[in-house]
Amino acid sequence: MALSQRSASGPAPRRGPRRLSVEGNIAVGKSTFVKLLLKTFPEWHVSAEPITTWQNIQAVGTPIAGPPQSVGNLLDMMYQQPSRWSYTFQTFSFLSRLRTQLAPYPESLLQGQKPVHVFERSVYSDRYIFAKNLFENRFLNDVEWAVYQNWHSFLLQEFHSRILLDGFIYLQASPQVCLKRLRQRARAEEKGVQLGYLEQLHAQHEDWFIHKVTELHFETLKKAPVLVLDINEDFSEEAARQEELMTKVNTFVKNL
Ligand code: UDP
Ligand code: D5M
Ligand code: MG
Repeated sequence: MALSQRSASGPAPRRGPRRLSVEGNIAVGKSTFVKLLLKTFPEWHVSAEPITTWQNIQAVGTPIAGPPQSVGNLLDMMYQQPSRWSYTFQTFSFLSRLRTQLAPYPESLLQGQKPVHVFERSVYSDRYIFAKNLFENRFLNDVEWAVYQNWHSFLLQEFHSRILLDGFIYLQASPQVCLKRLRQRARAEEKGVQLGYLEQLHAQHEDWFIHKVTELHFETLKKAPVLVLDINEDFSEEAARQEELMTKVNTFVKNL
């Protein structure tokens, strides 16, 4: 189902669900936040980041019945040898996010009064946060970056109306807070992640969503509304804080 674009005279009549992406640094609290969204708005649909797909690359021809046959953990490979595996990782993270963004809406979502579909990150953060940062650190070389941008732009133009997002929720916290949460979560592949990497990713998010200096190549992306939520303070156990955050989200979504 194609989502209509806004005209200069104001929002056009809308048919599909509002589509939002929750963005933010590693371990800032995105998964925790989208779970809270689902608890608060059970009629919404949430697509979590396909991280287990990256951790277990399936051999082609894996039988549908029987145990899945993993040929490798691409997330781990990228962290172990970024120069060798960053480009491969970008091809696969993009593919899995594109699949998620293109997936047909579930029937239950379309029956709601005002359907909302929330994604944990997007094909846009792949490029304007991670791939850009890997290039700036020379883990993607000039040729890889040029090739990546070429197919990324082409595919996004081709799929334009089917992958449009209506807005972003940027979960903001200091790199120090993210590091603390990352260590607490203790995902094996991220053992070697240091504060410096989180500082770089923080700067990429701030450049895009706050300072608005990141060069974006898609007009609709430049115009997409952004809700910034400061989540330095722990929200995972605080009912009042959760309510405050959910009220802000509700107001934001109503105005999309
Ligand atoms: N977390 C926390 N307080 C918060 C939000 C998250 O302690 O307010 C913890 C959460 O329980 C997890 C870690 O921080 O152990 C990372 O959170 P999550 O996986 O949600 O982060 P993501 O990587 O998805 O942004
Ligand atoms: O992020 C999931 C993990 O995956 C975290 O280690 C960052 C990494 N990630 C996600 N997308 C990318 C891209 N496009 N390139 C490189 N690394 C990536 P979390 O924040 O825990 O949800
Ligand atoms: Mg997550």
